[in-house]
Amino acid sequence: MKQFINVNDIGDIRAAVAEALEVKANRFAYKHLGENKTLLMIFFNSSLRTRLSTQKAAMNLGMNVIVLDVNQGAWKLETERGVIMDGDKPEHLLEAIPVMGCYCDVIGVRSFARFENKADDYEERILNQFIRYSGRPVFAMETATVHPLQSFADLITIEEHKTKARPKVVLTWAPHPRALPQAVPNSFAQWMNAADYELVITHPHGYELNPAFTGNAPIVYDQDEALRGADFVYAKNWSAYADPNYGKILCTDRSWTITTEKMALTDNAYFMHCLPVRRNMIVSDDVIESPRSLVIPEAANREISAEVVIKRILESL
Ligand code: AN0
Ligand code: CP
Repeated sequence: MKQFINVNDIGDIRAAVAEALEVKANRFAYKHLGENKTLLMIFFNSSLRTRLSTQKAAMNLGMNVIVLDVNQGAWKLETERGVIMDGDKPEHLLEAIPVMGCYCDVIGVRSFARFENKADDYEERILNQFIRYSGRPVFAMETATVHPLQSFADLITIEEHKTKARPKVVLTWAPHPRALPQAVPNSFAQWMNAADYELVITHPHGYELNPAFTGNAPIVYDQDEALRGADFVYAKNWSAYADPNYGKILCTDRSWTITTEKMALTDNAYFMHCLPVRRNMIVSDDVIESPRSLVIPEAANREISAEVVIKRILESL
């Protein structure tokens, strides 16, 4: 595997889950693979889980790991070509990327949507420059439009907990005080469709996601109706995708918060969220603390999804 951005990069999804469960049962079995190989993790944005789980996964594989927080200690980076660099940014991404490539064998990149220009975000301008100019395999640690390590971990978690061959999985929007990217719901929808689960999406009007990710999944604007019969409830906030409101908050209605009453509409569903989560905005204390909450197992499976991805990249070097 030479890159990991979209679900198709992982190939057969059942085989990927089987490999994940095998790695989970013996996570040090491939310790020789990463010997004398270096992973460079580049963060343009904050992280707790991605940073720790990906580093742990690389260490399980015997790799050396370098983490660079671009906003802490590195030179401020210009990202536009053609700019006269007389401002506050002393270095250009076009030099920084090949330089970074000199010091590693594999690169992970976290670079969120900037919400300045929808086309720039959805064309993955930053990620694609890493792919083009680093000379190294690149994997996404949440880009402008996708978060595949999260979705792969979510898929593993559902496979471990499902009791039906084709569970009903409800992706629900929930309120949040800041404008958040669409990367997590985009990827989640893409991966759930690839897994051929019954995916239902619910959100207020105006929050329609890019159909390239959601495919044929029905949108049900009444959250209560969507939740009926659900086996898994995946809550997430995102900002509007559709023009002219791209990146904007259109709704703050707290009746969309996932509460015990909302969960009572489901078929004793599990609750899921990628974290970090704002309690009593996205989900009530009771639901996130309940035995049906999978937020910690999801986070634990981030180590496993990252290990499968890095293992496959190492095998292709
Ligand atoms: C980010 C997001 O919504 O994309 C990261 C989630 C993994 N969340 C926040 O910025 C709070
Ligand atoms: N779920 C997730 O990616 O968390 P972090 O933003 O903390 O890495």
